[in-house]
Amino acid sequence: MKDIVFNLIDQEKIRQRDGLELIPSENYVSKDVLKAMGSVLTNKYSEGYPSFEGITDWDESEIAQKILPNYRYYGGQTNVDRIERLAISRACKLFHADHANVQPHSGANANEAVYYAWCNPGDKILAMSLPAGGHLTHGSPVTRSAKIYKFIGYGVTDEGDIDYEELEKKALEEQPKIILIGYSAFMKIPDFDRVARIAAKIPDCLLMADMAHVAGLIAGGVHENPLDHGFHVMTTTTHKTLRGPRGGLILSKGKVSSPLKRPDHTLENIPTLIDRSVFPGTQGGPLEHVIAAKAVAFGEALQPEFKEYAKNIVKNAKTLAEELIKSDFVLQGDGTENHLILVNVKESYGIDGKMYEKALDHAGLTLNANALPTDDSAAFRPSGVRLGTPAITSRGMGEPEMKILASWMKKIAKICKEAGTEDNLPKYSAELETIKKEVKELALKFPVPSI
Ligand code: DSN
Repeated sequence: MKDIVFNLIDQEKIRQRDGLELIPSENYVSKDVLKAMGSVLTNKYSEGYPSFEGITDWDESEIAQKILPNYRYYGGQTNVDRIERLAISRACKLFHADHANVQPHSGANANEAVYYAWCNPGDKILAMSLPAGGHLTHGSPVTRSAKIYKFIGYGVTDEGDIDYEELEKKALEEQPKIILIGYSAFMKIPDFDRVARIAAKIPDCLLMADMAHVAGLIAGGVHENPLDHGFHVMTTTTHKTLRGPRGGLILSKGKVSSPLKRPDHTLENIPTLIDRSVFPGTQGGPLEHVIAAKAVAFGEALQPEFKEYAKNIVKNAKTLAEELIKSDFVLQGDGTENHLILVNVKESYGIDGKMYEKALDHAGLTLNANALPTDDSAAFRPSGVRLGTPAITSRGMGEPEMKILASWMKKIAKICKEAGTEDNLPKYSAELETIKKEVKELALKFPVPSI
């Protein structure tokens, strides 16, 4: 008998196929990425690391063929080692890194491991505050790391850019151990050089970038790479614009040595300090089926087609932003330089983000309500919504579809305005159903790559 779980997976496939995914942190993986994720590698334990000892050049066939010593705590690692080495070498190539740790289970774990590698309890970390667009793991009081380290927040300007003056002032006053540039709702390309110049004035300050949202744009060459601008470490998830499996990744510059011996606490040794911090510091056995899927996704991101994809994500986001402005929406920062758009729906249509999110959901359009930097509304009823173009670009959509999308968003915002409250939305279900049919018709013309 078929387990009911598979019926639910089938239903989720239909939801993904028939609707449009506008959450900027989601994407659709390829069939090959899905195949690697669902492979027998899930049966294997492989705590520890493969070594690169004896690799004379980073040629893939050499990496894939050579059986080398390792630093693992289980036998049977021949294939797993070679797969993990491929993932590491591809990640380094993609992001111009000296070293990659491909084992973090998530972006949160990746960030936690970097903090643990470089800081002692009570040390200061300067990061974008959550209301300004930063991420929960960058010091929100509800997280474990905020109980261990002292986070100091910087904000954004009215124009939506990082407040570099505030950042510099706080950095010089507080002398943090880490300056972190990263966010989950920010639409500009950071001035990494400027931040590197600030950090150079602070002894032993680690420059860390959490590029989870834009990693695919960096890989595709349409966004600056912090590692090219003096940053020591870049963390990311692998499933957003990078279009890999759900997971985390840490890239670093510096000297790589055996993880068996703790190296001196220097910025040069950060790659090995991070390896030791991931395992055994904060994680146990790596998920080798996910690491294989990461390797496949990195291989895809190294292809010329991925550059085209990254370019189209940004082009679509800019077009969609322009169309939304024409449809009377007020956008944070007046538009976007990346894949992400933050709409102030309260100022635009007098409605709240949660109600709008629900109404869009009824019509098969998925995004998320999001607080704005100036928001005084409750976290569950913020004034904004956040959307982005990575997933719809993976389906092959372009300018004409962005125009249609903006027109649906306008219609639904008007419905919400007229309804006044969420409880009144059912009265408008016929209108929302009509839009849902149109959404499905368009969605089916642009199949999800893995369905
Ligand atoms: N939860 C992710 C996002 O949606 O931005 C960040 O980890």
